[in-house]
Amino acid sequence: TAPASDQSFIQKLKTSGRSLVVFYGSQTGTAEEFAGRLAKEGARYRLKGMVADPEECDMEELTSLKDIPNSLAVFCMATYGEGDPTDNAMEFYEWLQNGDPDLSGLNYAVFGLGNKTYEHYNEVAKYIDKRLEDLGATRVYEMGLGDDDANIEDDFITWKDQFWPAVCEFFGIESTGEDVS
Ligand code: FMN
Repeated sequence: TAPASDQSFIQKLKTSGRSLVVFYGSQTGTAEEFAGRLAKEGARYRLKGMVADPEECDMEELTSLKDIPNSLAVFCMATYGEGDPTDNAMEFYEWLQNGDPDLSGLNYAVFGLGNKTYEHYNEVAKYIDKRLEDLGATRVYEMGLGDDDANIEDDFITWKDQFWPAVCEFFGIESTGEDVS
């Protein structure tokens, strides 16, 4: 269970008029940086976003994200070791593995960070993408996989350039056409 000091991310979203939350599983900062960029870019599509560390959140609240209109949870998750999550994502990962929450109505997308030279390539992202669907959540766009052995920045940009139009179509948002990059 989450410490009492933990903030409710649902409450944070509601009070700040946001509908996009981007979680990250990160050890050396890359996934956290990508998450920050996605959260910021949401504003272009009238999806105000925030970044969240799963370790500091009560992730059971994912069951009620659907109460916020046009809400979307994105997961930028790195894989380590034997296909293990990062320290900050461990508790969330175990909750997904051991629990059986009803995640129907939850809209989500996953971007994985990994390295093809490892045997368990992007295993955490692959697991989360599949597990969320099995728990009833709705995949808004196909999972993207970043390979740190090649150019993970390119992989991320290629993915998000297709992700945003898919999100707009899903929610019926007309892209503003503004280039805010
Ligand atoms: N990537 C994988 O796909 N599978 C692995 O098992 C894996 N193990 C890693 C172990 C170590 C010690 C390091 C340094 C990297 C490993 N990676 C693995 C690659 C990282 O997931 C990748 O570099 C990622 O971009 C790191 O993200 P972060 O900066 O947010 O922590």
